Amino acid sequence: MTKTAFVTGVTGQDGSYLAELLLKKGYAVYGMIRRLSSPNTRNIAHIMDQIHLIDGDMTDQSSLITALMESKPDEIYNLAAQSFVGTSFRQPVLTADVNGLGVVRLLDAARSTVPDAKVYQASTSELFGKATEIPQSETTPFHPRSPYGVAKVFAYWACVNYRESYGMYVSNGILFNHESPRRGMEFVTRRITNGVARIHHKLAKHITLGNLDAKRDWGYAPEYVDAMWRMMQQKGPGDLVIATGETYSVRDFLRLAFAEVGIEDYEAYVKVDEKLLRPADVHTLCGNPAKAEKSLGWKAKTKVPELVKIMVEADLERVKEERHHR
Ligand code: NAP
Ligand code: G4F
Repeated sequence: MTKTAFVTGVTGQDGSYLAELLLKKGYAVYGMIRRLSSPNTRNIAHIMDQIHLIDGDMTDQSSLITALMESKPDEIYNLAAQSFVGTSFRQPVLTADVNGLGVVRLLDAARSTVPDAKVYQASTSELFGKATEIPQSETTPFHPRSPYGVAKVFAYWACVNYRESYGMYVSNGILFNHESPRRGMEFVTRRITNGVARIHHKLAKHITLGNLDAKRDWGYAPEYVDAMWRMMQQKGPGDLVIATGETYSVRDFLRLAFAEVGIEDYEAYVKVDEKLLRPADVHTLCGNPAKAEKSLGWKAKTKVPELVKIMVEADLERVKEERHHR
């Protein structure tokens, strides 16, 4: 029988890859989109005719109830969020509303309309923040370092609570950073690969960044949405770390990205602007995906050097096209 999935955040990086994956697996896919003054459907333009778009917003309880009543999903993937940590310092209340309370709204809407549906929550390595151990696993204590991280900790525990209180199937995927050519332009990997492409095509002279010493465990988004789906096929719910197990600094990422266009002295093309430093930052993230590898049979294949190549090539092509059409 055809399964039905309901995906919030379908227009985002992960939502669009997940919708593609679910369609390939034969699901009927309902994607929730919010009303915007100009359409923001670039990531799903190629599959728009195959998914059911349903309007709703994480800040509006009634829209979530209506959307679930109309779609009647077997699986709910909650990927919607104000996902940029930097913005969360400037918009802490909105971030808490969407990323924290929004999750309770969705859980409660599911409890009252489709209590047997499985729920996936997009948790994050930002829960670990000022991490007390390296690598971080499912048992590492949480110490969030931003309004974004604080809201996601609240959401994580809300999911555990709905599981324990009402016996619902609710799982937290604690995903470490994952990137792709669909990554938003404000995130550091995309700022770098877009910057390298613009420099290569002589549209820019340098890239301006903040903390170059931060280290992240960066993986490839299409592989991470596969891990989400696998988590939802487990017999019972649970919380899992999804990561590559390797960590690289922003400087490493810069060096590899510039090397893709034959530039070795990358430092000559990088400026640091103190305004891009965060009030509190997360210094080092490195995940231990052993539990997920064992229970899901999932393993990250694309590591940073290949990821950089994929992203630089895509941005080189896009910038070339844009230049051509100027
Ligand atoms: P993204 O590209 O920024 O996508 C976020 C999505 O949320 C967009 O579709 C956005 O819609 C939607 N959204 C924002 N506010 C909303 C609201 N009030 N109501 C309904 N929808 C709303 O983020 P992503 O990288 O795909 O990440 C997906 C999820 O995973 C997020 O929850 C993020 O926090 C979490 N996460 C991401 C990573 C990562 O490295 N990518 C790691 C761990 C966890 P619009 O298009 O209309 O803005
Ligand atoms: O690319 P970022 O903005 O990603 P960040 O903060 O790690 O958050 C992402 O990953 C989380 C999972 O760990 C997700 F939950 C979250 O939704 C998001 O997808 O920044 C990475 C690092 C930071 O330490 C930042 O200070 O890069 C540093 N950085 C240095 N210069 C910069 C810049 N970050 C951005 N965005 N822009 C810069 O110019």
